[in-house]
Amino acid sequence: MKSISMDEKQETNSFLTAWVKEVAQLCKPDQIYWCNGSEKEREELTQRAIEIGDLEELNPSKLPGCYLHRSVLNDVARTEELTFISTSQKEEAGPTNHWMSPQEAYLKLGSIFDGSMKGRTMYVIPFIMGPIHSPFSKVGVQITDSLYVVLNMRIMTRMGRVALNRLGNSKDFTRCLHGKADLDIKRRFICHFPEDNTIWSVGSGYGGNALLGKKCLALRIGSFLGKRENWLAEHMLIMGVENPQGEITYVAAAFPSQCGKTNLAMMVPPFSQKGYKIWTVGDDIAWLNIGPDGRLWAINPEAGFFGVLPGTSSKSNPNALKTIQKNTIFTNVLKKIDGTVWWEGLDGEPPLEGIDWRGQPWTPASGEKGAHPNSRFTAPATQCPSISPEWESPRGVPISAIIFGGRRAKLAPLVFQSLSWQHGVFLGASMASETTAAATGKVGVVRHDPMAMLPFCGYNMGDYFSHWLSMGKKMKNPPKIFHVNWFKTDDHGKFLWPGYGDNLRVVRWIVDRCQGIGKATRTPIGDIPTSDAIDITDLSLSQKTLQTLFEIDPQTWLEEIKELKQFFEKFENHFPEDLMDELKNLEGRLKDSSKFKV
Ligand code: SAT
Ligand code: MN
Repeated sequence: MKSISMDEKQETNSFLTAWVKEVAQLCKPDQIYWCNGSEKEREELTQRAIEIGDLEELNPSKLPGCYLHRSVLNDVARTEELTFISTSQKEEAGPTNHWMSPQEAYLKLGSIFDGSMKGRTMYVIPFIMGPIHSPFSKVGVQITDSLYVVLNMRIMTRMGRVALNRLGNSKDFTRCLHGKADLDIKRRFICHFPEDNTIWSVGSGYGGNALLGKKCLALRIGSFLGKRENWLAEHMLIMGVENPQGEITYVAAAFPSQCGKTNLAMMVPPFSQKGYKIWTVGDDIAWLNIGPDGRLWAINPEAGFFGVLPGTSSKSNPNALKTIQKNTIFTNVLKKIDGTVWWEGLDGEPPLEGIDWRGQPWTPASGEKGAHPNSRFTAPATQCPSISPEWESPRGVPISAIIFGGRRAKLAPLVFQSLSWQHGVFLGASMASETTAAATGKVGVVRHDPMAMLPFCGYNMGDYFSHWLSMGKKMKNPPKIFHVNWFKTDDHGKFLWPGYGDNLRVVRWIVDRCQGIGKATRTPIGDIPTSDAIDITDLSLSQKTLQTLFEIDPQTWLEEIKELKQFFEKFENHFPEDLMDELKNLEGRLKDSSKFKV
């Protein structure tokens, strides 16, 4: 079989060449292409992608280096019901993961991969998750028959020769096999083999199903490795908050997909918050390690952003708009006649006509969405105007606060602080959020989503909670833990809090608390800001709205606890006693809430 590469140097890592050979024997491609990550390679592969219809070039003067990709219609979001953890014991995957035995998975997927690359090229993509010289980074190698995947991985990871150099002769790399096969949803499976450091994904070309460095490696395999090696792989943005004195405090925040991680990470402070600045370190994934100083340090394992487009505007995220003016791949958006792109929620009026995400002629009157609700951009992190000078720091940035948040129309107040690390882990474990278009299935249903990791934890979540507790015990200076809810609504379904840039007001209180200066009142669920502790100048929020934002109704909370207890019980003896104690303590405080003056 022909093996091609534009690189002079032949690959000599025998573990890697043996694996590539084995995969080639299974998938039977016409040729094998080793990616080196060069600019020349990008140009050639992009041309090839245009020829085969994987990409369409967009207006080169208005959007230089930008391309459009349309997925097949049934392949537009992660498919959680087709995603499996394949550990030898079912119990190790736990009650929240789908499980398939490794034998069955290798056999089932193997039969789909068999011969699936006939007539195609098999691309070999060595990549690093994390800064090139960070001790916390990991090497993976993805094999794929999708050029769209190659070009996305180029943006989302450090790929090519640089990864092979880091790997050297080591066998320590995640083996990521991906194939489109026939993109048939009935033959689509995403299987993780944490014990073999291996991922097999077949039958999908989309985002988190196919860019295997992202959710599959950086979260599912990552969380498993983190448990073994004493670190945390989390679904978190990382950002620096600079105050008018020029001091920067770093925070990490976990929200489920499509709950505004990218918007928060790239936030531009409103006029009233003059002197503040947000520095973006990452928008989706954080790898957290304990430093010699007993603090928690975070790196962003990714090199780009794979962000949601609908709703992205100069109001919600001006920095994202600036990031995607060049060298960006747009997936499933509307193409305007001038060769630029549009999605619902972008500034200005909708275009009068265009080609929608399905490839059909579109007008506003057609009653269809122009862009898919989960349409995305892939753009290099370096293009973001707010990218932190520390974003590639090998040791990461020190985290002072961890924020958990979900999309809850009722219940959770705007912000509250946990009483301790253990109580904070309880808050993370109790997270629930309304579902979004990031995954297939019904949208808007409240589901438990501990630490926003429900679809991404690579092992038994009960053990994952214990790991979180044990990490706290190992830190001299653990971050403080908070819970936020930007999405509380009034009785008419209208958001009570303005959100977006104004979220900085809440983040400022969080930072103040970390510095020991923010004022708080104790409530049964945790500490909330005193009425003067959050800067609300220029917001014209009524007293009543503020009250509702911070309202804690013991009765509704007691109902939530009942349901939460049932969820926790699903983990049986894997669920840590300490968190059950937290639940009982909370119940006690709520029943005794007359003791609190809220
Ligand atoms: O999983 S994706 O990478 O497609 C995006 C997300 O759901 O966060
Ligand atoms: Mn995500």
